[in-house]
Amino acid sequence: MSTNQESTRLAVTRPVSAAMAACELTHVPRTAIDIDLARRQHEDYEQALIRLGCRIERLAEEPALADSVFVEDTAIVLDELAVITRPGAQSRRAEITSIAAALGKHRRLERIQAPGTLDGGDVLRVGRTVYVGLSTRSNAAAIGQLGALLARHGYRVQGVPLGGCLHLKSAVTQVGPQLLLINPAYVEPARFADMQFVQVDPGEPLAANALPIGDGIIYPASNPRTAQRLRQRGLAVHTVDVSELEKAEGAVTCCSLILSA
Ligand code: CIR
Repeated sequence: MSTNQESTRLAVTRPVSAAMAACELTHVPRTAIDIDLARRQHEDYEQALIRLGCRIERLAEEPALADSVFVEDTAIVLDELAVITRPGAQSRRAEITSIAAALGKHRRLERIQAPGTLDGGDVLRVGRTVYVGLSTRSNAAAIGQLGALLARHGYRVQGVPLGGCLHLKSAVTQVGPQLLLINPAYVEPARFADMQFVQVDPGEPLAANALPIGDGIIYPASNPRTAQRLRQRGLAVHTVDVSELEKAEGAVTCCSLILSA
């Protein structure tokens, strides 16, 4: 039962940019994005966050920054500090200015420095282990920097080879205390010690991106067969239609930064 003494769960979000049609794309073919629908879907996503107990801190739109709705990539937020990333795509570097201003109110800030590049979508924390995907966006220099920054706080940072998808969290996310949702075609399950797995349905390769919040899991409606697998494990799946965000190679973890405040 929640009480007023418990910490609040805060979700930092940012609306869909008017420029989203010019988003970065790596593994997804470019198709027309309905910006108005994308905005409505993003609002529904925020409502799902609210229903699961989050307070929303909605930043101002960045009309010139095409991918700026995907705030996850700009920072790693832990209880002890926040690390502002240096996104792998040059077009996304300007997104960090407003994120640093917002997170600086809640956490001490550190930063990834050149030549390091890191997207938050490549970072999966499981307990005190922080896995980082070696993707086209995140490099070994950033992993080294993150390792040094987080070792002081008792975290172990571990690079994970990845192939066929954009980010580590396109391939694997946590859906329970010892349970990962994974697509083994993109990342080897053996990289994650002492964990159990739910595999995505083979017909839904992009289904591994789930966002657990409190007792529920926010999950894309586009993956009904994998959703059923999660429900069969007793998980409370809350589906959201994010079709337009998926056309920009995003899903559900990427549209918020979750922190206890
Ligand atoms: C990009 O390529 O950077 C964006 N179009 C999509 C980023 C999605 N981010 C995420 O899943 N963490």
